[in-house]
Amino acid sequence: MQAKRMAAERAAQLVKDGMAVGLGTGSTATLAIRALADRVAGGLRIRATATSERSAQMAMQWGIPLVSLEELERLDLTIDGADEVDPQWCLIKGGGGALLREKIVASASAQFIVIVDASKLVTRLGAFPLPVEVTPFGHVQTLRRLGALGCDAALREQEGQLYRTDNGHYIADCRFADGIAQPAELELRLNAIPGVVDNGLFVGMASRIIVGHEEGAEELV
Ligand code: ABF
Repeated sequence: MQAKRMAAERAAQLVKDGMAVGLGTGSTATLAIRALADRVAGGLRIRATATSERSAQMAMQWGIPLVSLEELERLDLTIDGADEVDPQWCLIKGGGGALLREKIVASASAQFIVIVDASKLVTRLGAFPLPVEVTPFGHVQTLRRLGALGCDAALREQEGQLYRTDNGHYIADCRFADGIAQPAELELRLNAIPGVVDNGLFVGMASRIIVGHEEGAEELV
């Protein structure tokens, strides 16, 4: 967790007074929210919008002023985690079930800063099952179409129930046995399937990637 904390704190230092900030979801992003809250307590003035109800809850609890994304023309920067990062900076996100709002917020940001520990760096995406957000309506047919793309798709469960995202959708976790060689192409093919709302491939979106270690953090170049 120390490595995640180092990355989170380095990213939180990039936030400047007056910025509009996107708050990510997951354990690393939570550490960044905590670090930002400390800076707000010290006088930093920001407006923030969160990528999940749970991140919003924490931000409110810790005193970060929240606004809805719709009230903000543009975000100056968003800080968020990832499940995997490949050498082209393509990401798998969504392990935390927040991929839809994460992708919307990241795409509304001038800078999208990804914070990870070294365990997230991979040579090829896909060891982590790719989360795909799907509508409950027609999900059996949607799962069949996902399988036809060469993956084993299974609806995520939580406490014996089908997991629901903040947006009321299901998550299909898709295992590609040979990994994901062409993330850009796959992202488009997935989103062309009726019933797929979005997927956890973030291609060409990361502006900066900060990798935390026990003693500090470094930026990928
Ligand atoms: C979130 O951060 C999710 O998209 C991703 O699954 C998660 C990574 O989790 P953690 O930071 O807890 O390792 O943005």
